[in-house]
Amino acid sequence: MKLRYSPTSPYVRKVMVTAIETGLADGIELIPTNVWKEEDDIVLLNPLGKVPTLVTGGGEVLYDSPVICEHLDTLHDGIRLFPPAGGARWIALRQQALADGILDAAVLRLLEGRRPQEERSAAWAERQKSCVERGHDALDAEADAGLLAGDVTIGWISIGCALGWLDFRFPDDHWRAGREVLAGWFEEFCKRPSMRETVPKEPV
Ligand SMILES: N[C@@H](CCC(=O)N[C@@H](CS)C(=O)NCC(=O)O)C(=O)O
Repeated sequence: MKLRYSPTSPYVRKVMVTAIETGLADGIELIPTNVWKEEDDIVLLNPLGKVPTLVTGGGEVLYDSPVICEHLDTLHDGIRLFPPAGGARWIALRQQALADGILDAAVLRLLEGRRPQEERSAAWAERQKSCVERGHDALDAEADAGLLAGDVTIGWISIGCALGWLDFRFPDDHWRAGREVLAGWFEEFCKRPSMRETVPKEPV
């Protein structure tokens, strides 16, 4: 398998954490890709021009981290990260959607801040920030309701990668304040080898 990746993408991190949790990481060749550089040609594989993009062992191209992660989850014999059916599956998928949605808003906020000053919209950035804050409250409610206990799922992996990226890109947001249960869960989750091996850092 070949993974088009960037070392700072939280969606790529989801795939890498999933690969490590499922014991598949050694079978994945990492191909660094800068989605903003035309010569990196990501659009030849993925019309959306995004990472992560996976070329499977059979030559199939898969994109969008939920799809890639679910594919990896079919390739191992351990406990499924995507619960097969019933309430547990919907909770895991909801948590993944919530965490990915938080990331989508936070990425938009980051990119807005990188536009030339005269093109920036403070109202747009504020809208994305509010979305992230409501998302944090919803994640805290998941933790409070005991829905971050038991066996690791794709929901937890997504939440861990989202919170990790917010710490990386918006360290002054202080999302932990008033959300002690979520903060405690994240601290524990970050001790997993899969999280420790994939901490985001700027390329040198
Ligand atoms: N929904 C996608 C989001 C992927 C995504 O937005 N990746 C970013 C990097 S963090 C990207 O490639 N952006 C390039 C672009 O938007 O043109 C997923 O879960 O994989």
